[in-house]
Amino acid sequence: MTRPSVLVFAGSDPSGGAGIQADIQAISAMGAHPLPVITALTVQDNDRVYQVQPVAADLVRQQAQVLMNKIDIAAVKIGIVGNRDNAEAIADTLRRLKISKPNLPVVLDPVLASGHGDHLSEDNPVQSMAILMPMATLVTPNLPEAEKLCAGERRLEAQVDKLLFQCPNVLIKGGHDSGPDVVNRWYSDSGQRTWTWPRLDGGFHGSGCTLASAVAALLAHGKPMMEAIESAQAYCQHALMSAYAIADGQRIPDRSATLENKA
Ligand code: PXL
Repeated sequence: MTRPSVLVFAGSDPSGGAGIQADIQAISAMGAHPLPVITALTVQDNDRVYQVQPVAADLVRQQAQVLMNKIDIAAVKIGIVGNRDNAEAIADTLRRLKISKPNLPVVLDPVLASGHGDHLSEDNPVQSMAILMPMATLVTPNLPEAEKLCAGERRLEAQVDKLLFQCPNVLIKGGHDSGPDVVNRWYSDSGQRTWTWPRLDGGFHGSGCTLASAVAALLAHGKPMMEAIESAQAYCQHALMSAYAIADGQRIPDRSATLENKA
């Protein structure tokens, strides 16, 4: 028995709700194997982030290099990178991986701040994401992130044009909008598609990480992009519906495996 491996670059969240802890759970639940390369340590609880300490860029580079020397990488998922040097180190790694695998799926979750707007990067995360965006297969901004990545552009169509110019697939997540439903919109050169999910009450810690990691795992299994995005949303919605509390504030998605979601 084998499992496809997903190389993950993300930050550690000691509350166990978001970041690389979420990625490990979601990728495992999808029947793939996570290779978690930590880019930054954070000090946080399930609501607020108090500190971010990026890992040295050379250490990020070496963690990935040792893995790729031995293990076949079927997909890559990127969350927070910590700072600009780490973005460069990850871009270097992706360039090397793409020499032997030009079609390697790379899912970039362009996290610019925590759900409460706390910093998750030492320097300007928009610049770090700009380094990585042209190397990604899919970018998954929420609405505030899409606006910031597009220099404050507020019109959705103009945002999509700008993002598609850099990356072939864009999934704009509607969680920050209002209304009874969350509308997620996928755009690609080959078409577009919209999914509508009932908006759930309360806040969640690590929903974006869950979704992006699940997509990466399904792409690692060889699923086509649209199918991967659709199944990952169904899995994420299920995890949010089963979320549990560990304290006041944001709840933790239950990412434990369910048979029907396994690839
Ligand atoms: O959900 C975005 C996110 C990503 N990565 C880390 C985080 C968070 C949100 O708090 O802490 C490490």
